[in-house]
Amino acid sequence: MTKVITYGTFDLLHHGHRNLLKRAKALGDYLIVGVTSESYDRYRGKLNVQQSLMERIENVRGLGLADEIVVEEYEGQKIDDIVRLQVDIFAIGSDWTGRFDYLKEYCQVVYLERTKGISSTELRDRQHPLIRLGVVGSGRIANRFIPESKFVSGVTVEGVFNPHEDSAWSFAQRHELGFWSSEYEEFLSRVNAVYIASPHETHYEYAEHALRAGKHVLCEKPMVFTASEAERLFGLAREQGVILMEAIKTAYCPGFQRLVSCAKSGKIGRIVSVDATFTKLLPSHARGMRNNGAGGSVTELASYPLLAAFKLLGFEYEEIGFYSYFGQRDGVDLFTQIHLRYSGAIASGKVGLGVKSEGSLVISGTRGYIYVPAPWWKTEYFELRFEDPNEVEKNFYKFSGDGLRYEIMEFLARIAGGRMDEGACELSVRLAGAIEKYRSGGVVRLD
Ligand code: C2G
Repeated sequence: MTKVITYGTFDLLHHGHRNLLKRAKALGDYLIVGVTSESYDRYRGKLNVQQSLMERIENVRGLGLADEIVVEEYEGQKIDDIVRLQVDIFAIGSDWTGRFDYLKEYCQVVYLERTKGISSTELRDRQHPLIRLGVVGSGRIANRFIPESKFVSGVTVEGVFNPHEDSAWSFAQRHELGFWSSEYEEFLSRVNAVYIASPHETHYEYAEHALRAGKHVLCEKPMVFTASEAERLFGLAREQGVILMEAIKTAYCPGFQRLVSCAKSGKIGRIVSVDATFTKLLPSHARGMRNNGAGGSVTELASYPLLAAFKLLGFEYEEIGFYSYFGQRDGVDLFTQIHLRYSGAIASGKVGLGVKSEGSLVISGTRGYIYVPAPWWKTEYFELRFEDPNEVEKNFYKFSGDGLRYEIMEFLARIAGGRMDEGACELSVRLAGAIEKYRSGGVVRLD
């Protein structure tokens, strides 16, 4: 009996997939189809898959061509499957020609002609019209956003807005954008979604204006400085039937999501303490170091440790407090310790722009703890540690590029689904509420 194996995502199953499977089956007597898991697709940078693993498996099964279906979960699994299942032929579409020659050591490798004129990407784009996005602001994070957006299909960055025309112009040249503008109204009329990456204190006004114009908004963190402003913006987005999302990249990165599920699974027992630190030394002339009402380590960085605390311990804390080191009388806070007291648990966050510390995250539980080394906000790795050092569990994840692609992907998925994630909205309101507490004088000065 000749055994054939082939692999694919098989998202929105189409006749190109069917042709491929039919010809693969004809190469032998028994066809095994490997369907990629969600995490493996994310790992290999395929971020736009629409159907769940179960739906995709059911569709492949429905064709009646596969004698066996396996789930492909990791890099290198093809070799393991071929050996374990005693496969004779590995078949794959011609778009992969040459890429799987390394399997020739284990079995015959056949590249089958790809069916022209059809692809999952094309079907996805047909289902959901392309999002034409404009960037508000042209600073550091906006510069990182553009290359990241290219990893996500379904979106194109069309233009940039900056009230200073020269800055808008040079940003547009650098990134080869179609247009630039210093007139917000005109800018909005040319796009159907915006990414707001302007100075923090301008977010509210730009977001409100864009929502009123019926545009979807992805807004850098901190989105706003008060809970009521956040609520107003979400209310407006609902009224207008558009999506508003805060760009908290860590919340959407696969490693962090796995970390949260793992911590909450009970593996380390009951979570009693969360300690997260994020510091980034900035030069004194940097915007974040200026006391224009919006600088300082809390406004710049507190979203990260607060995200960890809120995801792991919830929103219902009983007390929040801040200790800040300012360095000089009129300066911004250079370092702040945030502490949250919950019933039966405590969280502590340290953020600094003028003080450096170890950027790790530790989640302590009644059975063990989770250690995430710096930079934990780009979670690639974490360890579960217990009293017995032999019990350590190491977990690796891929964090691709700058990680902004994950939040962009989520934003597009929300637009396609036509609904905001209520949990994410509440998170943004609570983050704004915590920053509001700080800014309204809830701080103990250390100098
Ligand atoms: N295919 C095809 N014709 C098309 C589209 C796809 O022949 N018009 C083939 C692909 O070449 C592949 C299979 O259908 O052999 C599945 O395609 P995808 O779902 O796009 O999966 P892919 O990313 O190619 O999976 O481990 C995963 C595999 O390495 C590749």
